[in-house]
Amino acid sequence: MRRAVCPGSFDPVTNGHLDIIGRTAPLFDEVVVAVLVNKSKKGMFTLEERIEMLTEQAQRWPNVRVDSFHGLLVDYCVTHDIRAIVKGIRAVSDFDYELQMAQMNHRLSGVDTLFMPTSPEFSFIASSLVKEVATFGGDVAHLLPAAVHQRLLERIAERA
Ligand code: COD
Repeated sequence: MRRAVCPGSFDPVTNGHLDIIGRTAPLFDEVVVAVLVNKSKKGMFTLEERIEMLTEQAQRWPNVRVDSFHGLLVDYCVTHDIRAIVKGIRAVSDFDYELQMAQMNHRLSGVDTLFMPTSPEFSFIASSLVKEVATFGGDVAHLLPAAVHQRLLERIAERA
C-alpha cells in the first residue's frame, strides 16, 4: 500500500492545511494526518481538540485518517510503513528549513519528503497568524473551515 503522512501541529487546522491534505489524498492509497504531541509547547487547542477538528474535516476524503505522534517523525513513519512525508511549501523561507529537515529525515531513515506548493490563495495562511489576528478581533472566517472558526472564537472568548 502506498502510504503518506502529512505531519504538523495543526493548532488549529486551516484551509491551507486542508488544501495540501486534499491534494495529497488522490496521490496515495492512504494518507495519515499526524499531529505532533509537543508537551513543552502549550497550544491554543489540546491534542484531543486538534484531532477532533481534523477528523471532522477529513471525513470528506475516505482514504485520509488522523493520528498523533511524539518523538521523531521518521520513527513514526518506519513503525507505520509510511514511505513519504508530504509538506506544504508557502514561500522560500519554508523551503530553506524544510529542505534541511527532509535531508536529515532521509539520512536517518530513507523516508523521502515531497514538497507540495501551496495554492496561491492560501500562501499567507499560518495557524499562528490566524490566532493572532483573531485574538485582536480581525476577521479570519475565510481562512478556516466554519466549524474550526467557531471553536477558535469560543476559545478566544473563554480566555478573555
Ligand atoms: N499552505 C500550505 N501548506 C501549509 C500552510 C498553507 N497555508 N500552512 C501550513 N502548511 C504546511 C506546513 O508547511 C507544514 O508542512 C504543515 O502544513 C504543518 O504546518 P503546522 O504549522 O501545523 O506544523 P509545524 O510546521 O509546526 O510542524 C512541524 C513538524 C511537526 C512537522 C516537525 O516539527 C516535525 O516533524 N517534528 C517531529 C520531530 C522531528 O522529527 N524532528 C526532526 C526533524 S529533522
